[in-house]
Amino acid sequence: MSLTDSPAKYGSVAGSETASGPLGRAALRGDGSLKVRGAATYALEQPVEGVLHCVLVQSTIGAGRVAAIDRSAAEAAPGVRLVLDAGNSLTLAPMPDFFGNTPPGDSYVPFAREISFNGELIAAVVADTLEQARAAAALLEVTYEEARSVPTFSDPRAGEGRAVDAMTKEWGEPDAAFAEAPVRIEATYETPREYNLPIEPHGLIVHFEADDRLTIYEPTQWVDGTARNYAGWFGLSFDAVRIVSPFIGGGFGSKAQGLPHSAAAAIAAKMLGRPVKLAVTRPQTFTAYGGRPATRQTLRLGAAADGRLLALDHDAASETSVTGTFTETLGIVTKMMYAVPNLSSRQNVVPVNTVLPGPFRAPGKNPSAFAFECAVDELAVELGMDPVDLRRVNEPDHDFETGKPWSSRRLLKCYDVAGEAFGWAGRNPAPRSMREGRQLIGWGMAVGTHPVYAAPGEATVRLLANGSVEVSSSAIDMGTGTYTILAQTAADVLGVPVEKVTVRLGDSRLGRAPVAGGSQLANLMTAAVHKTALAARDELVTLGLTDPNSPLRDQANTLTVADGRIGASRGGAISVGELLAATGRDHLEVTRDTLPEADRTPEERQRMFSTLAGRGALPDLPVSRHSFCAHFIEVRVDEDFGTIRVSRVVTAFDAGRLYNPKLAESQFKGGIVMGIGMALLEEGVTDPRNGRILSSNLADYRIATNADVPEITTISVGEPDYDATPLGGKAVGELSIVGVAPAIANAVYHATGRRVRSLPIKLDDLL
Ligand code: MCN
Ligand code: MOS
Repeated sequence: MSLTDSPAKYGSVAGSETASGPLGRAALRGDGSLKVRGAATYALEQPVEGVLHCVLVQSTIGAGRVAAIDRSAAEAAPGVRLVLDAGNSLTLAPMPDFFGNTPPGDSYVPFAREISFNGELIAAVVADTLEQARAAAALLEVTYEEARSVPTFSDPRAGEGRAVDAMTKEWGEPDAAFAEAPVRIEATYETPREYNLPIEPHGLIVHFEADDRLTIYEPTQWVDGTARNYAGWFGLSFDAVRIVSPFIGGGFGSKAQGLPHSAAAAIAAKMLGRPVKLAVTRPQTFTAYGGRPATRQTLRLGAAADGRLLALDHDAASETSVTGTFTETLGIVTKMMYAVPNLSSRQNVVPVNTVLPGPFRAPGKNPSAFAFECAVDELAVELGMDPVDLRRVNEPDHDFETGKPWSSRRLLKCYDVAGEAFGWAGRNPAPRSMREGRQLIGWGMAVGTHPVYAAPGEATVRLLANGSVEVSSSAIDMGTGTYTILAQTAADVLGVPVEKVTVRLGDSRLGRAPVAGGSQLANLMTAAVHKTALAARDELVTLGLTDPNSPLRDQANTLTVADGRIGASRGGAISVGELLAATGRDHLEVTRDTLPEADRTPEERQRMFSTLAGRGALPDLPVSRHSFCAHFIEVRVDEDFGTIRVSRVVTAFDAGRLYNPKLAESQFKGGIVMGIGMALLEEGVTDPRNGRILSSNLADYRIATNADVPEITTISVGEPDYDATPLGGKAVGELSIVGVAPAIANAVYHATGRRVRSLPIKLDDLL
């Protein structure tokens, strides 16, 4: 199938074959040299004159209320401009987050009186210098009426929680099928709280230039969605708010929404009429944003003697806060991964005294795959079958959850290629059977997957007289490579070298873009730029053929555009600049979006980009779209000390067409490194007495470092999938973390004979 087939399906993306142009090449990151040279300006480095500094004050109890805050000493401290708490704060209009949760009540104040978790924002101090603000914040005298908190869902008082209706799914006759299945397993798996921890913590500089014009420098994965938050809070129009976010030091899901500290800084800026800067400290990031909630999943699998799955029962629970609902969608992988004729899946959320959890790399899919892919390994042991063979037997010819055919699913190919590269055939299946000296060697494998999401995007393309091209959009690049792949896309369509294309991103004044979340942005924005660049090329050709002053006027209808020149295919080409000059222009500019053509008001169109409603704006496709990968991992466990080292990783990926294989490989490797951390290191630890987060720094909350990471081999088996997306790519960013932790847990079982079902796997689990 060629790209020309796609417009009908998407209603919006014009097609042409892009063949062997710049898109798809392993180009270097366009922004790389700026970052290496320190020339990329991050939000808090923006040179804003006259900034005041804001410091946050947080609750030190896990539940109860603030009885009083004595502000007198803080207010009298040197340099202090404002002490803010629930008593004197401006009130804002409540805004729903992008999942639709709206804070209770008809007004919103980011400072709490009723305390729902330890570390909740209760006050802020603004002073001339950061040191003054910090010193004054320490002078606030807070009196509490403390209540007993329920810090985690392991606390017996947390109870069962409430069912999430959307997570209940059943087909076939799971109970009967399980009862009759000749081979059965049942096991419970747990994952702890996990935190996003981008290297650049949250923070912002915010300035009301007039009462009704607001500028914010803040790292965000979603310029449009975050601008909507500020506009809503302050009752401003969307256009009155400008967010500038050209560089982002990582987000991993944590930077996609307006958070209470952002509201606090903006209130201070409004009340003082001065720019305010707020840098969330590393410990504060653990409560400024929730991260992944703790999860618990019980799986029952029933299979025939030949390994065919007959029944699956999935009972899940995840934590949420007492004030809002975030659902870590735990059944998401379970329902679509294999051919399961009888299934029952359900999930509760359990409110506890925590900050509201939120998206964290591969939300839902990641813990879902941990439980399921471990359970499948346990079933393989029970059946005496090779775990790859068991998966092959259960490879589904369509998506059992939706009933739709796959747009593409090259998972069998992943098994072949990665298994071969890893040497899986040489595995002795018996636990503790492979060793080197004191080291027990374990080989484990597991599968990962990620859906392909869709939303509209908008881009602007400018052709300049000097033959260069400018591409712009409010999409963002948090280290993923958006700048680079959009330059490649425009270069591809317009026949210019990538170096001639400049890309501007991360400014809410530019074309609308959806959230860089759900690993969707690359596919959506390459499609938007592709469509826009084609339109720009068409306009150029029309100009050449029809403008009275065009030297190319009245040519046969065969003008081509390549290498910055336009002309008839047989000679006679002139430069784009010459054509623009002859026709009295210094540039040609085109803006297009990928919303289906429909009557929508500007406000409705805006909503499609700044809320998740945009996902509903595109037609439902008749295919099920997912990326896949298969991880093969070797661990070495010291027999005496129980220390676990990951010594080899080979992963094959089916993520469709890769727009830039070098950057995709970085994404794949980054996810695998995070998966190693998830399996062996990462654990948010709370004080059971009061919910205080004890691991709120990078020493106690351990993430994988170079010493933990072995040689990683990544192999792409993807082929362009034009049924999945207009340019044939599938999801990349979050794919590779999914399945790493179960592959490691399965390898640890193979090495030691010990089945550890709770992450992270620690050496004490093995002694
Ligand atoms: N890519 C490609 N071919 C494709 C798809 C993607 O070459 N078919 C490459 C491109 O370089 C693209 C990158 O992979 O820029 C990621 O593309 P995509 O999968 O569309 O993901 P997004 O652009 O939507 O980025 C968000 C995604 C998410 S949701 C999280 S969480 C995450 C991730 O990206 N956070 C990251 N990767 C991250 N990488 C860095 N460095 N920092 C983060 O915070
Ligand atoms: Mo990614 S957690 O979907 O931003």
